Amino acid sequence: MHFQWYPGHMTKAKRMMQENIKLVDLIIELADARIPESSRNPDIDELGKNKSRIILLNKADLAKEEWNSAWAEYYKKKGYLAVNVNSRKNGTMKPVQEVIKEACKEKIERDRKRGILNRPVRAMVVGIPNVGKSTFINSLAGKACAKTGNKPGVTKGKQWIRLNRQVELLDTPGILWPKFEDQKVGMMLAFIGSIKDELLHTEELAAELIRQLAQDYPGVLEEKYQITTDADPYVMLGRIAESRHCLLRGNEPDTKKAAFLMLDDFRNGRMGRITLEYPREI
Ligand SMILES: Nc1nc2c(ncn2[C@@H]2O[C@H](COP(=O)(O)OP(=O)(O)OP(=O)(O)O)[C@@H](O)[C@H]2O)c(=O)[nH]1
Ligand SMILES: [Mg+2]
Repeated sequence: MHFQWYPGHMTKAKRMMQENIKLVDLIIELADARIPESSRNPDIDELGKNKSRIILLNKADLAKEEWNSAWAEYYKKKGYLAVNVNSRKNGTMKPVQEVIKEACKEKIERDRKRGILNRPVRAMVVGIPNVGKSTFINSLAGKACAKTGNKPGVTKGKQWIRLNRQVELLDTPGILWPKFEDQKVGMMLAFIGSIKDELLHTEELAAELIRQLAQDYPGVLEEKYQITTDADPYVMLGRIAESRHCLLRGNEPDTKKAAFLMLDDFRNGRMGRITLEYPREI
């Protein structure tokens, strides 16, 4: 299966981000805690060179706690400010506010020396589609300023949001990059719902997810769908269809429907907390 999604609106969004980068002091990059490496757009390094950067591992509530800590450690060792976040939960933004302050310390000091006082810090919030940028901004602002939705491509243009006298945030549309060097990255992005579903072969995608889950999380599929996992992933998909009564006329298993259902279960944490990528030792 081949993955690629780089429509015109992303080219446009990237241009907008390049034009606005000079206005910001800080980049807040959201990655998905379930796939911290695959969900980081390599183009952000080029865009954000010379800017302070924070990495937020969002949707941490959907990923395994022990891997969350390991990933945050991994990025800290690489020299980033990194925090795990659940943007849907109220009252969890304190550590984020702390790192924003930390990241801007130098800038505020520089301003102070030049006699500039109280100029707000401006941060650009960036990340792949559907990673939770707008939800995060709303959570940090404590009110619904930005439109959100559980599909990629909800935010279309830029939007400045003033948090308070000290901080202004720029919400941006989620962008991918023109070519995935490794198709596995594309597949991971498809698992979490950052690639438009209409472009995907859902059964093949679900079978790949089943393959990985059966290998890395023994017991999870068995428990969720009351199936045995001693078979080929497509056979297992058929078993999920039967167990969930996804049937076509003539009682044939409706594997397409089962594929949608199981991807949706995974994306929404209904199989429990699952991390799909693990940090390499550094
Ligand atoms: N479980 C969980 N869901 C989250 C979290 N953050 C965001 N979401 C959900 O993820 C979906 C996408 O959120 P958005 O904020 O619209 O994502 P976005 O990055 O702005 O997406 P685009 O504008 O399409 O690029 C929504 O259904 C949110 O409720 C989180 O920390 N945990
Ligand atoms: Mg958005």
